[in-house]
Amino acid sequence: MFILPDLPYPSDALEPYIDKTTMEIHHGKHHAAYVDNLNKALAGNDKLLNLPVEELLKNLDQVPEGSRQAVINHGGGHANHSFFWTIMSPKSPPPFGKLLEAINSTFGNIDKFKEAFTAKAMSVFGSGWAFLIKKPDGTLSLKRHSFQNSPLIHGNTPILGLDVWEHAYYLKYQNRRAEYITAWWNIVNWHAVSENFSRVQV
Ligand code: MN3
Repeated sequence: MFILPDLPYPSDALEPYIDKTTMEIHHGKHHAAYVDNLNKALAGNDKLLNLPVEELLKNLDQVPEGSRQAVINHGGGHANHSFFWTIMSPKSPPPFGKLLEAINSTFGNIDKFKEAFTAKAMSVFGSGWAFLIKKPDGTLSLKRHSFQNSPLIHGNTPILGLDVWEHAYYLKYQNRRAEYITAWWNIVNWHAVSENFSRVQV
């Protein structure tokens, strides 16, 4: 069975950038629903229910065709949100080390990277995500994904990601997605993002 992970910090820890109520509903209701629906979609299939969700998404060909779209939606939702909580933190150093070198060589400098990522997140039409991904060849790239489609489905590794579904920001920012994104840069956990970048791919 898949289980809703605890938030790695109290639900008010990301205030004032992301408010407590949004975090409680986002984690306790939205993320929880993805987990429940993923378990329902795979009910009776113990082999798949025991895989880490990342492995499940990387191996969709093992999922019966009738459940595959549900796994893409709810498994993607579970993986994306589990990832999202970890790449935020109330306290974090600025970008550093090998990740910073890769960002500089790919995007020019950190400000240009933030501009490009923000533009990508602003360009998501409707519900979806913006991701910084590492491709199998090790290079960095920006990607936009609709709904809960995970980069893992395409063989890419998410390094940084931003949820731009309205449920992620509407209570505090209403329709002002740009303000939410500007605020969000203050709580990016560059420590975790660096670890995601450095992790050896298997
Ligand atoms: Mn969400």
